[in-house]
Amino acid sequence: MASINTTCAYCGVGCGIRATVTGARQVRIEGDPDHPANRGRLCSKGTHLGETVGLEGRLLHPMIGRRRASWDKALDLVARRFRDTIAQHGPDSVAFYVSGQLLTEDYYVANKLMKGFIGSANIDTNSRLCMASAVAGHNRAFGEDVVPATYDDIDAADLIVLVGSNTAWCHPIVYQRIRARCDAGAKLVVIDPRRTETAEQADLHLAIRPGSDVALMNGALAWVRAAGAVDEEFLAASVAVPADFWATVEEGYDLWSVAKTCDVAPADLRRFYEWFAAIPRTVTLFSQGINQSTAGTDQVNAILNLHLATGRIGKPGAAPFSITGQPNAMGGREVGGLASTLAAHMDFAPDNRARVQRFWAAPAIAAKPGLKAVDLFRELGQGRIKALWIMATNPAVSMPDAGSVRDALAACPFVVVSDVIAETDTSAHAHVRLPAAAWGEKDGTVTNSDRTISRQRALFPLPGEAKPDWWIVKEVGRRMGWATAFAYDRPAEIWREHCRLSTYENDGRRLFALPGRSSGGNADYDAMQPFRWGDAPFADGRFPTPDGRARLVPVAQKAIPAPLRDWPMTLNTGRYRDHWHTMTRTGLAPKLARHREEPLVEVNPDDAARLMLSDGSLARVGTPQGESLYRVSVVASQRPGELFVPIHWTDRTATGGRTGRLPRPLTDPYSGQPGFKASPVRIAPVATRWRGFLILGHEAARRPDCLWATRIAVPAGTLWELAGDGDAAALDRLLPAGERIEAVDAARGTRRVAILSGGRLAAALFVTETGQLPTRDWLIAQLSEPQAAPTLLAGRAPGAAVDRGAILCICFDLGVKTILAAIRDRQLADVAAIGAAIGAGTNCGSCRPALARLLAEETIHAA
Ligand SMILES: Nc1nc2c(c(=O)[nH]1)N[C@H]1C(S)=C(S)[C@@H](COP(=O)(O)OP(=O)(O)OC[C@H]3O[C@@H](n4cnc5c(=O)[nH]c(N)nc54)[C@H](O)[C@@H]3O)O[C@H]1N2
Ligand SMILES: Nc1nc2c(c(=O)[nH]1)N[C@H]1C(S)=C(S)[C@@H](COP(=O)(O)OP(=O)(O)OC[C@H]3O[C@@H](n4cnc5c(=O)[nH]c(N)nc54)[C@H](O)[C@@H]3O)O[C@H]1N2
Ligand code: SF4
Ligand SMILES: [Mo]
Repeated sequence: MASINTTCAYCGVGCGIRATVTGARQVRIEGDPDHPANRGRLCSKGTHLGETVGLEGRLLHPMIGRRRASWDKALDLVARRFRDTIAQHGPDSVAFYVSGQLLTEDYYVANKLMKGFIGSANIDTNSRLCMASAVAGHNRAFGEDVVPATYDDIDAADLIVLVGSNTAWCHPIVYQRIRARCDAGAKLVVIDPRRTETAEQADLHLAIRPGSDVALMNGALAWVRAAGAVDEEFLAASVAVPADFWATVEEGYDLWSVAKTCDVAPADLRRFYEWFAAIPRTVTLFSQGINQSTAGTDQVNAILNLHLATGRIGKPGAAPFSITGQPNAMGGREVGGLASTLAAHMDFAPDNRARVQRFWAAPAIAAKPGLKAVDLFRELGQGRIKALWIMATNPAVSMPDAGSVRDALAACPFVVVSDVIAETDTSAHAHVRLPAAAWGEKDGTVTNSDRTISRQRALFPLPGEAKPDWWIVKEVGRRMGWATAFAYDRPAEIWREHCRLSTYENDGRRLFALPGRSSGGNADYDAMQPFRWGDAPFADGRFPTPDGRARLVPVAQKAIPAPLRDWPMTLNTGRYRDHWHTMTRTGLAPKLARHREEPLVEVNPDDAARLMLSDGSLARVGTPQGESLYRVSVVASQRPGELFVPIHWTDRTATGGRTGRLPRPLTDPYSGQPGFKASPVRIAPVATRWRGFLILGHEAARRPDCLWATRIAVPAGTLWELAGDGDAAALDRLLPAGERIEAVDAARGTRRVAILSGGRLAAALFVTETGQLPTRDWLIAQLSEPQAAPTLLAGRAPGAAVDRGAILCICFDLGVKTILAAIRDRQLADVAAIGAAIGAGTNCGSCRPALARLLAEETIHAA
């Protein structure tokens, strides 16, 4: 069977995949050894992409309300409602909210329709929640949103600094590259309030107070200057330094003051500063711990200042490196998908507007930047936006103060949602749902963190009536009356137009340009190999500003507010290793579900003791915006006074873990990016009378109606973890019909029910008030047995119980207890030895940081 080269569906690392279709909706996934981003490697999510390409839960037909409709009817309705709304209330009364998970071609067409034809810039993207501060910071310092680093710089660096990035979990293949460089002698410094798996393996971890990054970086700049490591020659030739600039970093950023602001040991801080001053080949990678802050843009510029002042930019192994989250976050920036940019790295300056309008032969052109995401949803709630089209994002979950976003969606007269999944928390509010083609069904390009553009290629025919996003948008554009401008019949055509615009009247002032790419034919597009745009930006010391110089931007550390009386702690939010955002894809993969099965709130042991929160119990986490339940995880990796919760759970998958409801909708003044990482919060224990679990050999029709219910996919079915206060007998309604066996232990309040169908296990419900519950593994395996074992109600095979512990290596299905037993019995001394003995960590490698920790803990234990 021939394999097809494509790009991973997930993160901005942009790994190349070699996909071999092995059957109807079945595919074998391997890393593409020739792709420059990954050279054959894939992390846990990429490795298990094949588990997510089934059609479960897919939206396969256009829907108007709850009724299926033809494409013609649905598209005509969308075009008519947008046209009528614009006619009545003007172009700024409508909006699009799009996504870094669209392909460049989709994104280009949506941006063109809104900015050039509707004539409003009310198109914003979830990248506002993700990259906007980096964009604003780059624009301020360089004059253009250009990432001046590549992955090759990592291979050449002697000091690698990770700021606000849990790289081991969120950019695992970049992280493997970093590790390889560290094995060759480079030093790794991690700056993150949490002791993440990334931080555990660093030479130095600075667990700073949240929001103190400007102080840390300004302190570094002051130190570096005092140490004589400022590159005066580079500054003189290539950088504009405001007159008062140095005064702003001299005052108040001495080692002692900064250590106090950042709440770290002065000796640790000093070590970082000494390394930074001494090691010219430094790459500083940053991500959401920097961007997602109400001071995000200043934090970005604090990092850029440090690199510019030391001349560590435009040279191999020396660069600031904003690593992007979504697979096409960068492509979105290139087409101008943000409300604050126009197209092809142009802004709303009069000459740029005229140029883009000329190029598009557009009837209108947006006069000014449009509404940024948080403002957009606020105006939606206030009734000023009357028609909204959402594509490839789930704002009812992922926006800050998501409860208000839901209210706004519910109040909007006309909401269109294009998604691949039928039921999402957002599409629950849609008047029209449009079935989009998913990864593996669509063709187009994406740009990864290091400016490498790669093709995504279709592997399967379009299922049902699904259509690619570019097609859906151009059909609406056509039906709104702009047939010529939206006459595309394939992504290659859109790509060529995008390339032409990038070079159109571009005298070299816009670095973003794809010369020579617009002349290729369709066959060239089909055969496109990954390539990087922009050769070594800034290597010549020239920047895309009017005077050719970069800018040092004076930034000051903002006062960190004292804890509030009613909301005394600080809430940090982020990601798990094996889940992707709102889990519409990763939630389908049983293997990916195993690493973290429930939404946890991570609490420092001192706080837990003080607040009477025990490990494994439930807690209510609340902010002025809303509250949600989590399972408590007491961990020393969390600083006192701070909580961490994941962003992945939704109404579809749990009664708790609805993190989006908690953060404040406060944004950075320059970028409009919300500060997701530090909201005032409180936490309190929640007692329940019983707990239990439900295993179903099929999808549950609805979520169990109890206080705590979280769902994961398991092989051949679904597992719900449950806890509650009321009558557990009500859960019986979720059991299917069949032969029923039941055991009750009234003393412990324990009830165990199994339902058999044709001798197979169809469902099992185990509930207890005071007793123990068996581990779920064996019962789950019974779902796949043609004949269920007679010991079902014991919850284990006849004979001894095998408890593997929490699954750590998902590729080889190995639990903590199995791995620990191997370490002890076979005296395994390092991660490689574990791999050689039992395979753990030798496939995708995502669990290697966790294996290293297990080894370290075991060494301490043994000593
Ligand atoms: N597994 C997985 N990988 C993903 C994704 C996913 O959903 N799952 N999503 C992708 C996307 S879209 C994105 S944007 C990236 C995000 O990738 P990351 O930015 O690495 O991920 P986060 O977990 O959001 O946050 C990173 C870290 O910032 C730290 N932090 C919080 N506050 C501060 C602070 O004040 N200062 C500093 N220095 N650090 C702070 C947090 O403790 C956290 O560990 O991941 C991408 N990759
Ligand atoms: N509290 C908190 N909130 C956050 C963050 C945080 O760290 N903390 N991080 C923020 C960041 S960085 C990001 S990037 C966002 C992510 O948040 P979202 O963008 O809301 O999350 P996803 O689950 O990726 O949503 C993508 C949707 O698009 C659908 N989809 C997938 N492929 C396609 C396609 O090809 N076409 C169409 N039309 N639909 C498709 C999926 O089914 C899914 O419903 O969350 C943000 N929200
Ligand atoms: S690091 Fe993992 S999730 Fe990201 S692109 Fe590569 S394989 Fe996909
Ligand atoms: Mo993101």
